[in-house]
Amino acid sequence: GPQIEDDRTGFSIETLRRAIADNLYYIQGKFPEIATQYDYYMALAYTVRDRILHRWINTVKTYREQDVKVVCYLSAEYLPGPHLGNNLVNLGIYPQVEQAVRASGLDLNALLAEEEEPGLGNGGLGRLAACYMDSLATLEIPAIGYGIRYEYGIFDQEIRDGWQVEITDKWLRLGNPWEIPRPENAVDVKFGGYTESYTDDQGHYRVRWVPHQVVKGVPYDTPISGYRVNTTNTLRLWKAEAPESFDFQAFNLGDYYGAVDTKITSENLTKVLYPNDEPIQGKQLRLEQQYFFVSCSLQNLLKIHLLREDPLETFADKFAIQLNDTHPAIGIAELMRLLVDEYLINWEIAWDITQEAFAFTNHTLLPEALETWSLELFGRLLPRHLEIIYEINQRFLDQVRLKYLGNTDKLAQLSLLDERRGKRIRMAHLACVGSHAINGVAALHTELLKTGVLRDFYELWPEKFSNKTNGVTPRRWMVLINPRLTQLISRNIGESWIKQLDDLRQLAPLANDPSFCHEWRQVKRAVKQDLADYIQTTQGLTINPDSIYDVQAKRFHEYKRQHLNVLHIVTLYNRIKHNPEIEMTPRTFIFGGKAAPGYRMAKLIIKLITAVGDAVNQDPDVCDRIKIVFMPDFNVTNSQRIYPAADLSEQISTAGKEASGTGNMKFSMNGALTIGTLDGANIEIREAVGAENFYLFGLTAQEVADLKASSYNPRAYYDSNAALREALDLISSGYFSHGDGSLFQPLVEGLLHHDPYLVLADYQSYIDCQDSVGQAFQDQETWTRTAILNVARIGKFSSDRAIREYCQDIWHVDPVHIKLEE
Ligand code: DL6
Repeated sequence: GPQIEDDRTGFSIETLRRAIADNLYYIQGKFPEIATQYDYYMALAYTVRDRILHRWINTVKTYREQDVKVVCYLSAEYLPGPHLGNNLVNLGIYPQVEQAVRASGLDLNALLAEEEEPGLGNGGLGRLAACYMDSLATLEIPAIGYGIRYEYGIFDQEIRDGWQVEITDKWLRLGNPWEIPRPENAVDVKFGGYTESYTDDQGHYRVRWVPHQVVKGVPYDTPISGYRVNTTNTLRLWKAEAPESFDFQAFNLGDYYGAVDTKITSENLTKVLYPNDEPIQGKQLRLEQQYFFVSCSLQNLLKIHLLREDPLETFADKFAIQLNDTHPAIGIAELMRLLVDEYLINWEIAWDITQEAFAFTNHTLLPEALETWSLELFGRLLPRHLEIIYEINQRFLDQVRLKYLGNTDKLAQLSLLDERRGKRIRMAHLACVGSHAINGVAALHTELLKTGVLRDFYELWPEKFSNKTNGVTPRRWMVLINPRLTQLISRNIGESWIKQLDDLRQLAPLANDPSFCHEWRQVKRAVKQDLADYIQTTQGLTINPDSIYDVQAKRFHEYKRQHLNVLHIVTLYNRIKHNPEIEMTPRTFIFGGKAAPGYRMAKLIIKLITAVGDAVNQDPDVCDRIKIVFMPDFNVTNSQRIYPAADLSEQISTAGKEASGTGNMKFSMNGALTIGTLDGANIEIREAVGAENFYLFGLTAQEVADLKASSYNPRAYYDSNAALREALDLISSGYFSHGDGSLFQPLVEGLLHHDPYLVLADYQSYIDCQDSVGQAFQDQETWTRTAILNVARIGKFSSDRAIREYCQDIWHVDPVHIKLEE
């Protein structure tokens, strides 16, 4: 009847309150006297999920009926963050739910805090995938995100004695209300074994792959809602299980323990995320994960295509497949295998379909992060794919030979096989050859790809290359996390900016309106107080909300140069020690970020930050002019407290190393000013907000390259710069390590003798720039005006803009409007 229907779909406060009570009883099996906050969180999550499911089902139905072209985003990582708050924003029921929860005697913030986020990624790349899923749904673009349902995501970080300690992320332990398993859509994935040829009925030569092992992939679907639209797309993550079939019985007859072993080995496949942000280490399990999720996803796409009764030849008219870095690049060989071996399509047609379907995004310039696989490992795991890659390479190199007659260097440079380092398969080359489009993630990054790692491909196929500067979703990164700022903005210019971020331009004239500036300052102050309260409660540390919040929050990496930031702090500290009365704008240095568990230098930099903090924070001479806070366990949830409160955003990578950066965009959207190098998207942010509203320092990418080519000598900077020398000497002296002069030696020695990221070369420029930041902050009126102009001009960095560009230039997909069937 209408009553039941309304409880599952209605938006009124009373209906929502009733639905929560109902779910507490019938889903959680609890009554109020014994219900925990988590029970209430679950009851609310299911209440919201019902409303989402209604839209999801209508979306799936519409896509089926209308035979639309679908974007398939293949990514080994996703960092969606907590779903509940975001879904409330997107559905437009945040205020109603707040009230319904209060009417139940509860607090919405407390319930939101119960959600455990899916940490299924390392950093920027995984979070970008999540922002893109949000924008795809909001722009009403049919899309599926495919990935891996890691049982353990990125580790939780604790700080013990100043060091990072990694704790297993058991995110599924209390259940996950946002996913629906679809065991009926499970597929089999083969591994190992050998290939053999045969002749089919028509006398055609065919190849058959006889695997050593089969693993079952079970999809778990999570709905991804769009902002104020009905479109609700699917994030489909695959879990590995042991297959029931594959003669499990026969093989293990009487061998009960062997059978259980098989089950365990299979399930190991999707057990844990590799916690390395950039460098890769050629582990077999990693290749297994990549092939597993890609094979599951492509089999799934082919099944959908054939269910629609479309001929295989039109596959690329119905699906645009995006490779999020090279992690899913094996998909090119897998689609060829499926089409040629399983669907018996001839090679040339299969290759046309494949090239037309795939496109490739590169996310890194660090040479050590480019994926290669040894032929030995690859052939053992994927014998058929090795043959297919040989065939692709042979045909490709024939083409190259025609263009570059007699140029054997070109052949070696372009080949999918690296013959030098013990024969390895270059996944980026496979991705380039098998895709019709290749892009970098910021203007500089794309240019450096064209002149650097991918220059030979650019020379061969310039038309395949384009830039797609990254973006982030303003729904999560403004509306959800900064309601005060959102209300201030919307009260003045309306709400259109939430979907059309360029509309923030209407704020520009208000930068000259004293009362608006005053309100802006009040908002910032309140948000900074919130963070101070949180730090007080969680760490017992008092920080001053009137100090500059100077924030560097991102993965720990030498190229991101958190140690340059530390050198600035130690320099300020030395100034105070030399002259205790010195005038200084008070600063709170806030750090957050994880280091890869095996990255010793990154972990030592974390220890250095906490050690300097221990000394400085309690030094009476400092008189609270400097405070250092390390926020443990930087993840989406915790980051949401940090971005809104920042005054200064540290984007200080060595020029030419950070592909784009996306944190830089989140800080700016929340009114922080940037101190940064001409690297990644910083360059475009500076262009957008105006050079006069951006704190620029450091060498350019070209200068970095030139300096490195001319035998850079970091020691010379140390010798000629007294402040730098004093800072480094204080660190080596053992002052921050209870007299242990050896603790930070690897760091200091590394800087003095190698300094691959030019920390010493950029030191003075950074210090000078920071001094002008300190000065500028004294003039709060001008600072606020600058912050407002930053926000007014940041529209370009919405992921909606990025997704529109992908849709037009690469995917050729159109929006599909979803109506709700009543
Ligand atoms: O494109 C998203 C993000 C960029 O913003 C960062 O600059 C870049 O470092 C990151 N790249 C990776 C590399 N992973 N791999 N391979 O995470 O991508």
